[in-house]
Amino acid sequence: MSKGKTQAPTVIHKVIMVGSGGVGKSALTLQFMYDEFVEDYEPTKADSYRKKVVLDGEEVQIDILDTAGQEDYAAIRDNYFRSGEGFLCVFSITEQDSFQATNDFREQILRVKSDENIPFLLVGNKMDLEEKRQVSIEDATARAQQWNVPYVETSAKTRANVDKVFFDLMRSIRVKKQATPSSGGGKKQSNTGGGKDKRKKKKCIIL
Ligand SMILES: Nc1nc2c(ncn2[C@@H]2O[C@H](COP(=O)(O)OP(=O)(O)O)[C@@H](O)[C@H]2O)c(=O)[nH]1
Ligand SMILES: [Mg+2]
Repeated sequence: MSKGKTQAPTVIHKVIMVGSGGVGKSALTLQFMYDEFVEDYEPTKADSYRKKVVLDGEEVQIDILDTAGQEDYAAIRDNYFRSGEGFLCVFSITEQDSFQATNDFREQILRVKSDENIPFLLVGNKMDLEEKRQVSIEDATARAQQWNVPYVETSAKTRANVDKVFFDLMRSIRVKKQATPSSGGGKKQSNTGGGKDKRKKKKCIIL
């Protein structure tokens, strides 16, 4: 009946995995993508993934960028971060240092995105290793509250809360895009008194 009707393009939500090496960024990504726990994913390999999912009744595409240390080069890292619409900031509950490192990732992301309300979840992974816990739920929750973001514990091994973190983040990206009237979403900065926004307000029109 409605043959020939052009379909609206699929909405794409761009997610970036950040966190120290070894916390389970790749394991979480691969568990979400393929329902498998991959124990020996190449630690230095960054890769991107895409998948169509149904988010609250709407078919959308999720693009996931799984970073892997190249972020040490500031220029590469900033490019990655700039392209992201939402961030899963992962640490391992078994490694205090990885929890401390989340401060640096948060700072780097805010510097690039200039937006305190960027969709962002603090993720405490490896919750199946409770006996090796070094980061208390209280400490993690306190940091998340300070940042005004959710804190969720996951296990890439048992799949606990894996879908939840990706879907919750997509919901928060969707809300953000609805609040920002620019069709591209993501590109506009909400001007919350940063003062830097006067630079480079050029528009690029493709003819
Ligand atoms: N027990 C357990 N091990 C995990 C979990 N997530 C990742 N790992 C292990 O931790 C190591 C590092 O994981 P990986 O995904 O490569 O970390 P990445 O460097 O952050 O990408 C691997 O040996 C994984 O098998 C988890 O939720 N539970
Ligand atoms: Mg990895």
